[in-house]
Amino acid sequence: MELLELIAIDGKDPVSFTFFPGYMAMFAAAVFFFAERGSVDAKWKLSLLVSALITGIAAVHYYYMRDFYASTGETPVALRYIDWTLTVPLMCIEFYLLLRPAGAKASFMWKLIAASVLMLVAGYIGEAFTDGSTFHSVLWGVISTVGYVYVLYSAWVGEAKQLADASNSPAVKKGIKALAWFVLVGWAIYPIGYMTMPGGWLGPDGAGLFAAKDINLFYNIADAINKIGFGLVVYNIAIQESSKTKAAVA
Ligand SMILES: *C/C=C(C)/C=C/C=C(C)/C=C/C1=C(C)CCCC1(C)C
Repeated sequence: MELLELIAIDGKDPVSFTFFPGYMAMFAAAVFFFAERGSVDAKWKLSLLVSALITGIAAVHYYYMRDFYASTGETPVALRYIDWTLTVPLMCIEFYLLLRPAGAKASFMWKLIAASVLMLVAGYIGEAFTDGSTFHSVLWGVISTVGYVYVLYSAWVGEAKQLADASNSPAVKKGIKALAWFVLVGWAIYPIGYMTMPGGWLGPDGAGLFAAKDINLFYNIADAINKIGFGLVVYNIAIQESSKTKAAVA
């Protein structure tokens, strides 16, 4: 048996291959965000902890998803959605924590969480209960997209954007703008990946551009960009704001 097989990586299968660095990157990011709590002001520590939780929870799921894929060759749908159901609401909490000083209320956070849960539950029904038909895939994909569009709307024109405009911190303004770009570009990778599922527009029964297992490539790459990227944006804001208070004290 080759070494790579022993650690459950098939070097010739890009899908199998991306699970492993995905796992390591999430793990490293979690350690980093957790350790860096010591470098920021007290009021930013919770935001960094949430970033560490997002990447840490993902790391644990990647550990199991990598194994699941390696031993069955199947897409780990349930593990994936359990991961997202924990981490995406945490990202909504991240938005809320950043905007709380600008007046964000808990209802702002709950609306984002509700929209993202709708997005994920519909996506799960779409993938886990598929009968292989295009109708099933498209129906649940569209319902899911309603939730996605709500978050997108909030970040670009709705409540999140308006709160950011009202904020007196340039770092928070810039940070929310960066997160809005993540939601627009980084999150858009997921519905494209979803279209490679059985019955999907880009997959084997549709345009035939991708195999069904390629859905994991899209999701693994998107997760790394979004979970670590989101965390780094928050980290940047926290560092900038903390050095401002240090300068004021000195
Ligand atoms: C850390 C995980 C993140 C940021 C996951 C985000 C997931 C999405 C934005 C998923 C969106 C979907 C649609 C908009 C339609 C098709 C079904 C989904 C669930 C893939």
